[in-house]
Amino acid sequence: MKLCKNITSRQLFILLLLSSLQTITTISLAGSYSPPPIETFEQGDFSNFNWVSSGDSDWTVTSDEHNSGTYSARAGSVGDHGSTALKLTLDCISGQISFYYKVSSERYYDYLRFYIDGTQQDQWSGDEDWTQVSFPVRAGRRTFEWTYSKDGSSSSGSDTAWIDDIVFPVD
Ligand SMILES: [Ca+2]
Ligand SMILES: [Ca+2]
Repeated sequence: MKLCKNITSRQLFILLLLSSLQTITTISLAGSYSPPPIETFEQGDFSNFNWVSSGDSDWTVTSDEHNSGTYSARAGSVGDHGSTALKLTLDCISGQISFYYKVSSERYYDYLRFYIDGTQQDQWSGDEDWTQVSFPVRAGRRTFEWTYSKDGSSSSGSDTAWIDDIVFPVD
């Protein structure tokens, strides 16, 4: 106990104080709540996440429609037999992905489709105003993909689809 002898009461007080502060910091960090990442497209571009657009034309961020704020993402303009995709890969926790979509297309022929790891989760066509949907997600690296695909003839409505307010199951 030679060490202890050399610690004055003042030094002991400081040690106890530092120890208390550390405990308080640890508790407050453990108790802090971080909201799940959400894509609102309110930057006015795709810079918030590592989005990749592919297919016959690129998706764009647009102010012509929105669920929240001013902006949403809109499918690229494609012709008959055309398709345009928007993809994002993220390391996920087990949970749900939710988002809003709006579609204005030839019903039963030109579709907005949503995929997780290449497996179609659902599809929408015709005229639907902003609607929220959610799908279960398993933990791990997942690729989320939205496509707008047209059949061989005809177009209806705005002939496109929009997405907004995507909540990802990410820590
Ligand atoms: Ca928005
Ligand atoms: Ca069509």
